[in-house]
Amino acid sequence: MPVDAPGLDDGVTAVAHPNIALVKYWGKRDERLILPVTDSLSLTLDAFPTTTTVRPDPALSTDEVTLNGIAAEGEAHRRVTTFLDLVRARAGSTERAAVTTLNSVPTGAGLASSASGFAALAVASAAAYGLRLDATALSRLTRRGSGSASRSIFGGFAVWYAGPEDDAGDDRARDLASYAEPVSAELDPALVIALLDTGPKAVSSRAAMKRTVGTSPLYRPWAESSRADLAQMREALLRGDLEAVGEIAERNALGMHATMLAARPAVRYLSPASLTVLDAVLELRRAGIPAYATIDAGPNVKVLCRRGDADRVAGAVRAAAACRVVVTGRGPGARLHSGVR
Ligand code: 2P0
Repeated sequence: MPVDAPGLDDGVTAVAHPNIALVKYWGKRDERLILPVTDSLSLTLDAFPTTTTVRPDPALSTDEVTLNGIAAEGEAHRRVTTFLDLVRARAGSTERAAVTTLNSVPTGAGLASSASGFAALAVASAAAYGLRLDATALSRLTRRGSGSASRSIFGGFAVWYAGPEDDAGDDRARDLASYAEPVSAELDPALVIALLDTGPKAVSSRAAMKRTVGTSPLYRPWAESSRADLAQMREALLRGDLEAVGEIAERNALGMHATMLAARPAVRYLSPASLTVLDAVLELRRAGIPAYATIDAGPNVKVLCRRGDADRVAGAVRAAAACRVVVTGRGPGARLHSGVR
């Protein structure tokens, strides 16, 4: 081993990228196991990586979690500890850990920070505690931290299976049936991200999806239509049909926001600036540029287009909304960075 190679004393480091769903995950049927109501499908990005180091330490009496140099407290700390408890239980360890995370994406702004965050945490902690898991098992484990994170284990396009909705079986069988895997695609698009507001959202996506499932009369129809969207999306990806991929992604996302707007009380992540960008996207299409919008649990709009059109799309979005714009594309799956056992 070279003298400057990081040893296990320095912990295990992993890197993961966020993913943006083209067919959304919105709603759980089991909160504890994080089993979704519907399958979802996403593109892992080549921007905004999260780098996380996990260092088990017998001297610690509690997990020490640092996020961008600041000690995590409350819910953020609890979610990390709950996840590490799962890893420790499987590894037969009681050792607490120091966890250091550098997130290059704004946290809690609907920019998939929990996806890259929990994917990096899962890969680093599984290795740090000596669990040997294949990618499928890793995606299942990651799901328990944050549902969408299960998809960030894989690069490019990935599908996350909900498992059978009428599953009355034991927890182990239900857990096994919900995992992510790569999706074949003849498409390498750009995703232009309009950073309209990078502050944390008022309602967490976890709370918002729970309220939507529980109270929105539009939820079931959307979930039903999402099944057809997913099947058609897979075919469109295989054909490399950007227009079809974009149309399905846009309708699925706007439908998801409709379910939230109909929740009681309403959950509204869309802002006036979001609508301005939606208008700019329509204008681009009228001008013959295939560009399609998707929006997550926040006001920021992501625009799917051909790589060759990305600069023009970025310019149009910037001019319309006077915002920072980042051009992204397909990125890699979560991976170990150093300190591999
Ligand atoms: C998605 N989102 O498919 C959807 C679209 C936001 C809108 O997954 O409760 O942070 O940790 O499983 O994964 C955000 O929800 O929720 C999300 P939990 P998560 O990307």
